Amino acid sequence: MEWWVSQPKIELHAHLNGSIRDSTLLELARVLGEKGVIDFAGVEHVIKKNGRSLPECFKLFDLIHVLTTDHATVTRITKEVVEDFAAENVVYLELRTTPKKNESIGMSKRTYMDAVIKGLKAVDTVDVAFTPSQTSPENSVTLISDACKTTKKKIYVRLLLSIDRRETTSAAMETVQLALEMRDLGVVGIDLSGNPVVGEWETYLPALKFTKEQGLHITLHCGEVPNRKEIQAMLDFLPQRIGHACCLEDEEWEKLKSSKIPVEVCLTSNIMTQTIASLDVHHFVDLYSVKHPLVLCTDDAGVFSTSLSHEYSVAASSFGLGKLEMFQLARGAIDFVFADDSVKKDLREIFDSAKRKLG
Ligand code: 6MZ
Repeated sequence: MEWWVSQPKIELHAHLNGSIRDSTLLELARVLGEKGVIDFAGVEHVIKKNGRSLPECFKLFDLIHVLTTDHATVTRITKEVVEDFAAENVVYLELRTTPKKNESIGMSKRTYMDAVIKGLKAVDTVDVAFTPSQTSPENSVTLISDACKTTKKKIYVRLLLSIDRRETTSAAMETVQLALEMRDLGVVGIDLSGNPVVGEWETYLPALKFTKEQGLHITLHCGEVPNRKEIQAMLDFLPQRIGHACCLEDEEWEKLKSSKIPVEVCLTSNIMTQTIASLDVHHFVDLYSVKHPLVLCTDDAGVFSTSLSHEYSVAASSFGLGKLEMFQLARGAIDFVFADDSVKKDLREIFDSAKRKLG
């Protein structure tokens, strides 16, 4: 594991509320338990449980959202999640989250996202670069004092706003409008996620078309469950990336391969949720062998008790790949990041310098 931790990596599919430390969730649950809002004993074993089916995951997300309702907690979890990825040498993180509204506590989608940004600014273990590089240096946020600049590591963070499949067309549109408003704050695109058995593609389509017209990037959770009509419509839509791609049939595989849409592969998530029976039949093998663009990701590092280093280690041992092949796989993800070319150039330098050390 140490070697995988030491190598630079790129994370492109991580849900904020799925990436929370268990210790933080338990602490938050205990506090709400003491206040009588939840039954702590009932919730504790749900948080500690290892291995969850897909429907169980979505029940857990509903619980997590109860624990992380307020602005201060959103700020805290954002800070911790970024620190955790940086600690394992993730050099570029695209963090996705669903902007939430909660009138009873004065939360709008915008104030939720402001709390996320506050979390990025609060990180102090690492230098976080999250504003687009085209903004002038004085506008970009330097989060550490000049004195210790040279001694701290740096992580690039970009944000994707998720549309939850439970949302209406107008709620989805509101999220896209917010993403456009927050472009200067590091928002680079839109994700469509949520329980895959809920909702209809047509509901989100107007907002996704608008996203495309406005030049924001799009990634879609595609084929987490069998749904041929939707999978075909998603592939025809030509998003910049898709996540999962577990339940495609021959015709869709052909479509995917000829489209060259990069796939965010989440091995542990797919196995734990039983969307893929076992690693030896995982589509990674086929996609990797035909050199289809793909990137290893965690999905929900907290919920699935994983890390990006662990995903690399699992892929290497399960698919018999060597360190150099894995390094190249990690470096290849630079081409699929939604940040601009100057960030990509920096990332290439980071990887190339690590490669020289690799020998
Ligand atoms: C689909 C998922 C997901 O947005 O509240 N999410 N959607 N498939 C998955 N595979 C297991 N894992 C997470 O983070 C949690 C939300 O991300 C989506 C769900 O909508 C979940 O509620 P945020 O930060």
